[in-house]
Amino acid sequence: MQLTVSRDAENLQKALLELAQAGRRVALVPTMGALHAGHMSLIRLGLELADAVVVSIFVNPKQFGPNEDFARYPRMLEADLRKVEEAGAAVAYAPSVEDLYPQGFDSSVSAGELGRILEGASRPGHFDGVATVVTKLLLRTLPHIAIFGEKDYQQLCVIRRVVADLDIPVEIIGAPTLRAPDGLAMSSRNGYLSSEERQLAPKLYETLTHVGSAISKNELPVAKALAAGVAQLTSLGYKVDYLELRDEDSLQPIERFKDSARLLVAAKLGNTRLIDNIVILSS
Ligand code: PAJ
Repeated sequence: MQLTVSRDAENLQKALLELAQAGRRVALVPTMGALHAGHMSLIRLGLELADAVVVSIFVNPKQFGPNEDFARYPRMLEADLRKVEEAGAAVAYAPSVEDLYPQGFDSSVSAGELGRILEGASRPGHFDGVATVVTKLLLRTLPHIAIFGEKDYQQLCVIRRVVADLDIPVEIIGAPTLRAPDGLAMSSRNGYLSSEERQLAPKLYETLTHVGSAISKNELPVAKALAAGVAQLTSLGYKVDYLELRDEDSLQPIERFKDSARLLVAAKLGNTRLIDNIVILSS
């Protein structure tokens, strides 16, 4: 299938109409570009679960705080379009800021309480920005399914909540985190790491797996296991923002582990903030 590149809503509607007329089941994969193997795994999953994949590429200004990396976020549209085409997607939707937020745009979707904890506590307004753009992308595309990575686990929870609360007729699919061979979760922001920081970066996942195994085997009380993880990361030179055991859906704290939970971490290496998470199942 040849790739159709749409730069505005009108053009997108034409491409979507063709897919609908051909009776295609459509999967949407929203991204901010700078595509890596993690993004490509979502496109592949889309092709398995649907007949046609629409990939959106848009660096959304509303989800970046004033002191965050919006201006220096990597932008490489030509290379991204080649990757999307090679992967077999049907449509790449790469709108301008004016196309999604025309003059006078003044509404937003609140991510609610889920959007204010964990990442939301460190990045006020971030998840409202995500909820707003994802709602618009879903309504503009009206896909059968939309795929999001578990790499950004809280984002996946927020989107599931918004879609359920606002009756958006789409099935949300969570996809597993793709990692480099040394365990580091793939991320467009990994390119910010210096070579020394890149060497230390896999310790984040290693620490998650150690803490997770202590919790799932009940070797330590949850609070002690988490404190040991924070101490380990701090001694390696990380500035830990949080390391928390949370309920898989509500993301509320879990003090005593039973059957399953999410272990989530955010920590800074130099100026780069890394996030990761794993599921914990009782063993
Ligand atoms: P972005 O960071 O580009 O990520 C796009 C999608 O790829 C998200 O669903 C993210 O969870 C997923 N992803 C990133 N790294 C991954 C990895 N290593 N393995 C599997 N999936 C991975 O997340 C966003 O963009 C934006 O917030 C967006 C949802 C597009 C809204 O602007």
